[in-house]
Amino acid sequence: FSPSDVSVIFVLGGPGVGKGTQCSNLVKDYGFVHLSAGDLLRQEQNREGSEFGELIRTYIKEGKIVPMEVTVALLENAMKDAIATEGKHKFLIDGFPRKLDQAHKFEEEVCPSAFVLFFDCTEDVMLKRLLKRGESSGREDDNIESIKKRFRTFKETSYPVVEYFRNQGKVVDVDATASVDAVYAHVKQQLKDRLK
Ligand code: UP5
Ligand code: MG
Repeated sequence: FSPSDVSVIFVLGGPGVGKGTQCSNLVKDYGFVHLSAGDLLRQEQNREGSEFGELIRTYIKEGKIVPMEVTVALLENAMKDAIATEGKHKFLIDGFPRKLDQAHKFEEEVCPSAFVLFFDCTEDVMLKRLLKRGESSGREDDNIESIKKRFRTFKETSYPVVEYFRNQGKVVDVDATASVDAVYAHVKQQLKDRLK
């Protein structure tokens, strides 16, 4: 596909901040295709015959960033798929890019982003959300050891991506501390002019 035929919004924020939850809301109201990089990696991990299964499992459990070739290929394929099967062209890319080199590669080789939706709240709040979800999620990284590692990777490696986009004037900020509905109301307000 040609970059001029699609629009991409990156949805970024720390582990458990509520990226997936708010993307689901946006899908309902605005018909985006929601692509969570983490979900795509977990699917690939469980796909029979995948050569990357073990690698992905280890990286996710350690809160480390999977080599970008794997993630970018999964995202690009999912985008092609959505265009071919659903004729959709508007994408929310959730949890990616998490490292500067991924941002560069994706924007140069796949498609530049329109803007970045950035969710923020304290680690305490994220920790509570993740531990609660961990009671039933079955996610191998929803335990205190993995969560601490995910927080560290976010601060050291992923947050600089947000700063990079902020310097380009592309970041739309949303405080994610309040209830799901209150946060979503804020999202809609912040995106009012951008989603026409
Ligand atoms: N919840 C949500 N909003 C709430 C609110 N306002 N009030 C109260 N509760 C709220 O939400 C988390 C939990 O909180 C849920 O139970 C929800 O109901 C509740 P969710 O919407 O799932 O948050 P989200 O930000 O999506 O959290 P997630 O855990 O998915 O974020 P991560 O960024 O940690 O996980 P992701 O799946 O993106 O990545 C996992 C791993 O994959 C990474 O650590 C990394 O190892 C790997 N990865 C890569 O290597 N490369 C990539 O490009 C992407 C991922
Ligand atoms: Mg998520």
